[in-house]
Amino acid sequence: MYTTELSRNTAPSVVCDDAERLAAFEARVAADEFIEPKDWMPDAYRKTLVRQISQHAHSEIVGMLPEGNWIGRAPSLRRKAILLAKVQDEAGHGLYLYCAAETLGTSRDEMTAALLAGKAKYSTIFNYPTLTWADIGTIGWLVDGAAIMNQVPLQRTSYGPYARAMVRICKEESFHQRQGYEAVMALCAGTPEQKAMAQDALNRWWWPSLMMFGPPDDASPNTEQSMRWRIKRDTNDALRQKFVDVTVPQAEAIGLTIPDPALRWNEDKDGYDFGQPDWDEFWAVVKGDGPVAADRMAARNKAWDDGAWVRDAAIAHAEKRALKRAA
Ligand code: BYC
Repeated sequence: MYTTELSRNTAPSVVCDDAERLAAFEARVAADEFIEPKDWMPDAYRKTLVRQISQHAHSEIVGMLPEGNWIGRAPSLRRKAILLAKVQDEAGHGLYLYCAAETLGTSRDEMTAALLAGKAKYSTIFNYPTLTWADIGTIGWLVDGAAIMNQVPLQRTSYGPYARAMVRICKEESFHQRQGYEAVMALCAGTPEQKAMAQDALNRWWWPSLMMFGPPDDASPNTEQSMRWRIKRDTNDALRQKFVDVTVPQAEAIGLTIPDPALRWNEDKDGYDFGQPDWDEFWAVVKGDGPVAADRMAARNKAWDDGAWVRDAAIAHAEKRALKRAA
């Protein structure tokens, strides 16, 4: 609870107690100590973490849909095996993250209910369609590339269970990025039609990938507090800049053009200047207006309904075992 809220009707000793605990908490965060589930933490810290970790978990789960859709259509057995493994990894990431969020006192059922009711967010990137095989390579290259840029610093986020989940996730994301880039590289070394398909995918995914880092810092209501509590270790704009700086040479190396007329190297800042995504489109997609947002939610709701018998059977089995143990 915040001391400002308490100060109206609460005894001064309680105010003092919370102020002391807040100061001790902030000192631990400033000293780069991990905060663990049983430690005292401000309500707003807990709430922000539940929001961010559950959104992150939902993104992993919804993110399986555009790629899962291509497993049967991948162009070779090798590509199918890689894609299948990647989609399974995403399910694992979702599960670690739901577990990390549960340590904060919420339940997976509550988080799932919020997603299915359209109350919880997931990354805007997954509300865009995957039209060709080149989109799958491009998702690995750009979307997983953006995810790594965002998630490597989260290995040092102040909440212990989230930071530890990130360690394994980042290792897997690194493989995902490489397989995606390698798939796009193969297209660029192929026929003119294959190269054109890769360029078309880059044209469509570039701007949504930049949006993954969130709104510009001056339009990001959560960044300041999250940086202070070291939930976020870098701002949205700082990570977006790093992503552009790393990705532009990768595009050039395989003969692709970043679809941004404003893109140019800036010697002074030792980085690229680049154009801004369409932020009106971003906010519309955040609010649920993405090109395939309705399909994504319909697919998640169907999966939940179709899985009811599995959940019922698992609960019945657990109850039977508990009865046996008690007998
Ligand atoms: N999409 O104050 P801000 C993956 C919302 S999965 C949707 O800057 P914050 C993968 C934001 O929630 C990658 N919403 O927020 C999976 C906030 O709204 P609320 C997922 C967005 O939290 C499968 C409002 O806009 N990665 O890579 O400080 C296959 C204002 O924003 C987005 C993570 O989740 C967005 N892009 O910063 C392949 C990483 N951006 O909640 C790949 C963890 C912003 O206040 N999350 N919003 O109503 C984060 O690092 C941070 O939450 C963000 C946003 C940088 C995304």
